[in-house]
Amino acid sequence: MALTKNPSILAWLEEKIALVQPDSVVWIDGSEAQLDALRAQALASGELLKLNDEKLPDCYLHRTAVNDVARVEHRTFICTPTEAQAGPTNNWKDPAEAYELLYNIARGSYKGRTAYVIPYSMGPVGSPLAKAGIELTDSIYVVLNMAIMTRIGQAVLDVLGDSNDWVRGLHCRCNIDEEQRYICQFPQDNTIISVNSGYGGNVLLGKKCFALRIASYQGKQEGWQAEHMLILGVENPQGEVRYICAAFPSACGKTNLAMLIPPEGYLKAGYKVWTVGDDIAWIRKGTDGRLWAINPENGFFGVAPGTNAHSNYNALASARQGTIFTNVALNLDDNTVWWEGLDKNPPAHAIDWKGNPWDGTTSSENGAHPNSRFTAPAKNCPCISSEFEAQQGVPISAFVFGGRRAKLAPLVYQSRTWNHGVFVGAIMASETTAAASGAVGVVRRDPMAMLPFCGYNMGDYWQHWIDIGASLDPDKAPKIFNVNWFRKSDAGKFLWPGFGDNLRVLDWILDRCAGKADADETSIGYIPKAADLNLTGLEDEVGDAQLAELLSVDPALWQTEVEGIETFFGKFGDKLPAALQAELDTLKANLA
Ligand code: OXD
Ligand code: MN
Repeated sequence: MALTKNPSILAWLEEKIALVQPDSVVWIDGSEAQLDALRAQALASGELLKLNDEKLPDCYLHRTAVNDVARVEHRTFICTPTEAQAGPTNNWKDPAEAYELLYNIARGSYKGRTAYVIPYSMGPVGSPLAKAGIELTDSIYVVLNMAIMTRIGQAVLDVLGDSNDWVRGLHCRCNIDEEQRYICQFPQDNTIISVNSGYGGNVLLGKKCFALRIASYQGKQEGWQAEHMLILGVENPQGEVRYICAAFPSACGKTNLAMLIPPEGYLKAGYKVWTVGDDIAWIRKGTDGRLWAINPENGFFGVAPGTNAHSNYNALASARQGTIFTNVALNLDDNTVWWEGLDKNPPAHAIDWKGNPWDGTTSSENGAHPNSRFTAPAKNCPCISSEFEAQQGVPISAFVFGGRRAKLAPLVYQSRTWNHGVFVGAIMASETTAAASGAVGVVRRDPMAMLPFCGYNMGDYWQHWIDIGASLDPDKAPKIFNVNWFRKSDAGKFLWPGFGDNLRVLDWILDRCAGKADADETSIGYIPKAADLNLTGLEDEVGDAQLAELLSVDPALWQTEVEGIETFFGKFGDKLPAALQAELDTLKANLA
């Protein structure tokens, strides 16, 4: 029975059900009893495996098809009326052609299956910053993951009432055919259609598809921002908590930074770090004139490999209960999970992510897929913020951008102005690592870490950032910074220890926001005076010469960088905001 009388939902569902032709339709009400029954069904069919209930209570393992293990950017499309609206960084399809193509694939694809109707909220139910969606799916895995990653069920429909402001999401597993896989966003129609995949980022439609691609466009229309940013709070010994939003390209440690454990000296002094979000921030001006942010998600869809007690104790703790693991190795000795980088004891009797017998002590193959994941409830996180459910979100003091640059960017620098800060975000880039296929050290431009996630022309998106800044009182606007945890010496050694020690840099950033720290002006922006970075306890690891190297700016490298920026900006033609061209001209003049 339908859980709502909302006419726009009922009409959309009637049409889509007639298209996909399921044997039956089940509305997800959000009750534990219903989710339990679905878990039992998934266990019976083999879609899920139950893990050791003492060591990992209520945890499950799922393996995707081997050809379906990651987001597929080359098959992701922004379907806007004109190609220019999608812009030069997105793949584009004409909406009418895309609908026809997708409907032909979806037609009849639920035959013999059940359709699940998931009402969900991105953001705390009822928050003025939250928005609702309906995902229609034929996958129990999707239902159970959405139940962790979002707020689901009847309460969402009750708050939505008869409103038409909800995002339509159709997911069809079909045959997991790579050649017919499409992840399509229709920003003008509030619609997402995803076919032929069963992997997280492609099918948990609330996440990248809605909360970034569709929401970035909604934000442009409605005067707010959807950003690929973590949100964390730093509490000082006086008990004051100040919040930072930070954007890094995928695989630069966002989840680790969001959950960092302060270094010993900071812990002793009484500093604490609180996690509000690890991936996405929705940001809006509050009645006090400041920018406020919520995390629209309700869980963490984190990369498992490399997660361990040192790199991210809190993520590991979050994934000990009520968690779904995807494509990790199964330890047959105790029915638990393992992945590369968890510890130095790979299991000898295991099943790898492909479902084959695997001996981790002798095999040269990976046990877990490099993009294997845990889907863990945010409430499990030992450092979850007390403001996680706050309807108005948290006030933001600083925006931080960053990437992986071996030589170019200093450990940290601050923009001179808001528009300069937008420029710093727009020129974000990261060097590829050996973990990804292709050449190592190649610069990939990834403005604001939004390259694969911006639902409209990136030039218009930059202008939106500039307009937001212009609407803020400069005293209340967050300050904008860039960090680089990945600077290397000539010998190829990392110069900065990273992880918990990154708090030392956040500390300087927050001091700058409070007007408490000095800085040196360089051609690219303000960098810290060495004495203002608290390196107590780190003296043996980072000496004076090393710190000087970390903070140094090499004009010759920046000259080369300017050429790369010009080529990239050139793609946007007259969509490049004049303010960003002016910032580029200033940088060139400063370097000359
Ligand atoms: C993610 C990503 O999965 O950015 O969060 O790729
Ligand atoms: Mn992400």
